[in-house]
Amino acid sequence: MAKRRLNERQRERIHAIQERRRKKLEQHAELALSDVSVNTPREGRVITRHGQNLVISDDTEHYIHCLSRQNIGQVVCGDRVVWQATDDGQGVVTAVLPRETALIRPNFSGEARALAANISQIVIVLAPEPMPSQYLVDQYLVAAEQIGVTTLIALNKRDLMDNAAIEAFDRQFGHYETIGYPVIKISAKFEHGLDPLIERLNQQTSILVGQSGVGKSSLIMALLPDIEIQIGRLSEASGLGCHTTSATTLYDLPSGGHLIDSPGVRSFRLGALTPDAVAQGFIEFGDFLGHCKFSNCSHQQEPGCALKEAVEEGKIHPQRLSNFLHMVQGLTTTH
Ligand SMILES: Nc1nc2c(ncn2[C@@H]2O[C@H](COP(=O)(O)OP(=O)(O)OP(=O)(O)O)[C@@H](O)[C@H]2O)c(=O)[nH]1
Ligand SMILES: [Mg+2]
Ligand SMILES: [Zn+2]
Repeated sequence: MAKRRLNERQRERIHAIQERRRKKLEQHAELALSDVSVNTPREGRVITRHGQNLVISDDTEHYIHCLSRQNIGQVVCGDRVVWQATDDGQGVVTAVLPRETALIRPNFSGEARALAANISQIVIVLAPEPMPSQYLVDQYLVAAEQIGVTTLIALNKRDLMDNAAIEAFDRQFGHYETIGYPVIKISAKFEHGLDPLIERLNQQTSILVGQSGVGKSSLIMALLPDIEIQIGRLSEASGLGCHTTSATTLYDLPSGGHLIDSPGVRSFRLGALTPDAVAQGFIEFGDFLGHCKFSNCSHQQEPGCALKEAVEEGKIHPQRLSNFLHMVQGLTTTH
C-alpha cells in the first residue's frame, strides 16, 4: 500500500522503470534457461507473479526470482512448483505440481484463469464503502463451495459505522451467519476486533477477496507485524524495486499459515458451471432441492416449489433465491 500519493507522471515513470527491469530480467533468464540441466530440481512455492516473472520461496523460505518455462501452463500465486537454480542466482520453474484447489475465474475472453492455487479458505472482505454487494458475496460462496474451501466474511471499516449502520448491515448480511458463514466485524485501520479473524486464519492458506478499496491490503498490514520485512524480501527478489500490491501475493502469517492479498474486483464471474453446481453452492437449499412438485421446476412461477415455500417460511433468505435465479440465468445466456 502506498504510504504517499504519487502523481500521474511519477507513476508512469515508475511503471516504465519496472517494465525496463522486467524486460532485462527476462532476457537474462532466457539465456539461463539453456544451462539449468546442471542443477538439481527443487520444490518451491509461488509467492507472486508478474507475467513470466515469478518470485518463489524455496524449502528454506528464501525468495528467488524465477522465470517459468513457456510450455508448463499457467503458474499462479500459491502454486507448488519444481524449479532449478541458474548460475546467476536466479532460477527456472520447470513444472507445476498438482493443485489441491484453485480459485478460478474467466478472463475477459471467457477463458478460465486461476487467481490463486492451493488455498484452504476464502475471506470475503466487505466495507460500508464501497457498498457491499450480496450478489458478489454469493458468487464467491458458490466458487468456494465448488472447490471445497471454508469461507468467512469480514466486515472491515467498522470504525466508520454507527449503530444504525451496523443494524442495517445485519439486516442485509446477518443471514450468512445463520447459513454457516461466520461474519466478523473489524477495523484494519484501528486494528480492532482482529483476534477472531487471526484465530480462523491460523494454519490456513487464506485469500482475501473483495471489491477494490474495502481494505484487503490494509488488513495484510494490520495482521502481519513483519510486513515491511516481507515486502523488502519480495522487492529484492523480484528485482522490480518497490513491490506493488497490484499482483496477487502470498504472505507468511506469524502463527503459521499464509495469507494472500488479491487485487480488488468489481464483479466475479463464475466459470462454466451447471445449474446443479450453482445450486450446490447455495448450501441451505440442500434440504429443499428435489422436493418441488415438478421435477424440472425452475423455482420461478411453478406451484408447489419447495424453494419458494422455504422462502415463505423464512428458511431461505429471499435475496439468496433471487441471486440464485439470476446466476443460473447468467449461465444460460452467456454459455
Ligand atoms: N476508516 C477506515 N479506513 C480503512 C480501513 N481499512 C482500510 N481503510 C482505507 O481504505 C482505503 C483502501 O484500502 P486498501 O487496503 O488499499 O484496499 P484494498 O481492498 O486493498 O483495495 P485494492 O487493492 O484496490 O483491491 C485506504 O485509504 C485505507 O486507508 C478501516 O478499517 N477503517
Ligand atoms: Mg490492495
Ligand atoms: Zn422449485
